[in-house]
Amino acid sequence: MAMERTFIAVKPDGVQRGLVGAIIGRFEAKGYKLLALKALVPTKELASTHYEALSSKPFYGGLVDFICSGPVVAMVWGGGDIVKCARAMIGETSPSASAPGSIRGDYGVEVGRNVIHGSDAVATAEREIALWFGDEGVMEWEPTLNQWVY
Ligand code: RTP
Repeated sequence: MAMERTFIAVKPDGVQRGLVGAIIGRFEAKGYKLLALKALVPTKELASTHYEALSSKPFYGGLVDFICSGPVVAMVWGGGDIVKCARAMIGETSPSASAPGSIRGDYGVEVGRNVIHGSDAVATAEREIALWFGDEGVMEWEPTLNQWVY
C-alpha cells in the first residue's frame, strides 16, 4: 500500500458549524497520521490559486469569495492510499449525491457549502501542501507508543 500525504481543509461553513472536531475525529479514528494543522482566513490570492483549475467555471468567483469569508482549518494527513480513501470518506462534490456515512453525506446540503476539501490526486495533494504550508513545512514523525495501525 502506497504511503501518501493529502491536503484536507475544513471550509468556512464547517468551521462555523463547529464540525472541526468531528472531522478530525474521523481521520484519527480511521488510523491516519496528522502531519500539519493550522487555522487561517485565506487570502484571495491563496484561494484563487488553490482553485485555479476551476477558473473558467461560472461558480469560481463565488467559490473563491466563500473560501476567504472566514477561518479555514488546513491540514495534512498521511497514510496508506490516503488520497483516494479520504475522498471516499468525504463523499461526492454535491452533498445530495453523497452517501450517508460520508462527511458531506452526513453534514452537507448545498454543493457550494460542502464543509470540506480533500485533494483529488497524489500530485494535486503535493501541490496543495506546498501552496498552503510552503516554507512552514510539514512534520514527519514516527509513533513511539507502538499503537499505530501500520
Ligand atoms: P473540493 O475541490 O472543494 O474538494 O471539491 P471537489 O473536488 O469535490 O469538487 P470540484 O469540482 O473541485 O469543485 C470545487 C468546489 O466548487 C464548488 N462547486 N460549486 N455547481 C456548483 O455550484 C459547484 N460545483 C462545484 C464546491 O464547493 C466544490 O467543492
